Amino acid sequence: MISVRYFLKPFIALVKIMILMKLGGSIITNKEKPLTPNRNSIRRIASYLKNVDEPLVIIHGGGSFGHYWSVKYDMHTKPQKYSAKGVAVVKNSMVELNSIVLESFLESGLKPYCLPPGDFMIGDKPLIKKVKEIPKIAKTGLTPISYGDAMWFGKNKFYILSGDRIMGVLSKLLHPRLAIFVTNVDGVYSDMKSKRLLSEISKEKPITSDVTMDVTGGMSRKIKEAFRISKGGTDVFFVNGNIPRRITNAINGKSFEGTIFSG
Ligand code: IP8
Repeated sequence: MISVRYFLKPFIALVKIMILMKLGGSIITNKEKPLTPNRNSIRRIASYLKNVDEPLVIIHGGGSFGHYWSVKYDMHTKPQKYSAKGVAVVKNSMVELNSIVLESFLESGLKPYCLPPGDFMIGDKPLIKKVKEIPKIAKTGLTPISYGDAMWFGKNKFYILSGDRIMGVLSKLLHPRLAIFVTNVDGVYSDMKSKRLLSEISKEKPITSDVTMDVTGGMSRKIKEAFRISKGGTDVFFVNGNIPRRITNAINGKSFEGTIFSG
């Protein structure tokens, strides 16, 4: 079936609204091996993103970098007094992963703009003025790239800000045309046993409770944010980054393979 997006395409190209995309840790790192980036996968995705003719903002996750150390130092999303060494090590590892992503994007012909989350967040709240600058930067042809990080909360507390949360925060303020979660699986499955892919989740086709119970902690957080974002009116796509063509197909309104949370 030809989607509404197909007919809107010329209009979308004219007004050039922004795309917000999360590159999950599962696709940019090898999660089985600590501190191992998946450079091939980052490069392949970047080479497809180079052809996207619309302002693009990227967030990336921690994978075998930030998550590896946050588990070792028992750090979570809850603001607490964590080990100072843990904060330092988690933060350094994310800077390292971010610089690998930036380098790969630059080598692929994109113009990445390093955007640590501390540039637009204070504690766990967004700095509205700074957030509103992000699409302006993206419209110049640069690609702002932010990431999940260990953050200062205040009162001697720190917390882990996930890339998924950043997707939610930025979507609420910027209303991107699309929010895309790129992972290493085809989308959201009905359950982990049958692995039946759910192609659409919406008010008319809500998710069953088994899904949120069956999926891993990581996926359930993404689903929670995806619901929030779609309730704000933005369509949310989950696509498999191992087949980067699916990302550009989603952007261009071509035949879509993955899961859509309709806004
Ligand atoms: O991979 C978490 O970001 P996520 C980053 O998006 C850290 O959950 C520091 C663990």
